[in-house]
Amino acid sequence: MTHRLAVLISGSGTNLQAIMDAQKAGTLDAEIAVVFSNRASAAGLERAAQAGIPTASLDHRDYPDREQFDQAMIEVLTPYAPDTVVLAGFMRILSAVFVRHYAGRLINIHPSLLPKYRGLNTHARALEACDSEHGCSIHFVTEELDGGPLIAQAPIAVHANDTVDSLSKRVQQREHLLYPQVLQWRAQDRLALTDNGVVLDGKPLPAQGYALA
Ligand code: NHR
Ligand code: GAR
Repeated sequence: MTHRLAVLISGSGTNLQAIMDAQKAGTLDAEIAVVFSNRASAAGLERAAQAGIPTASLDHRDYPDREQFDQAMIEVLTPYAPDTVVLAGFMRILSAVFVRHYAGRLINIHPSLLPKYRGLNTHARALEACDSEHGCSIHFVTEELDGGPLIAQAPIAVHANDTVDSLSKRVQQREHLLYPQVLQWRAQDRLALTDNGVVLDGKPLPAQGYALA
């Protein structure tokens, strides 16, 4: 059966676009069952609608707390029966309610080489620290923010004249390669979170995950 994805976004959705493009190109054997946003105005919802993909949104500001918002999201997503829930620029911290419900099926892409720079403003922090290397990471989501087991990383070199804009552009180009690849592993049933950590093709991955060349 075709692997079903629910993609959660908050903004422009360029990672969503890369996932849609890979599916169309035949390099990602998955169905995007639904695209969900906590912002009804997210440009990514329009990209999905254009492609005929079901969309849904709930405004987190309409809920008294994170738990009730998360429970409402679960209720919206459940009919779409996702095999993998994909955070692609989703900007709301998820409570235990959501993380436990989708344990082992919930994946995030984060714009830093974790464990460096969990949280927000990662590009500015890498520049501030004069790092020579930066990049993105994909990890299974746990209750620990940006602290879940790593699946893959794509490093890039930081240039002397880089700005937040130039750096984030190059990181995003790598994100757009890495995310469809990792999702194809999920679609092919090759990637799982086990008691022995992250396993690809039956073998445990190193702590930093797979490194994109
Ligand atoms: N939830 C859990 N439990 N664990 C993770 O690893 C998560 C998560 C939810 C989102 C994405 C993450 C990122 O890749 C992510 C990972 C939002 C914030 C944040 O501070 C931090 C990290 C990430 C996403 N959000 C603010 C909040 O109060 C709102 C910020 C805003 O709206 O701009 O939720 O970086
Ligand atoms: C991506 O760079 C992603 O790594 C980052 O937001 C961008 C979303 O872009 N994620 C976070 O910062 C999560 N807190 P997109 O909407 O164009 O895919």
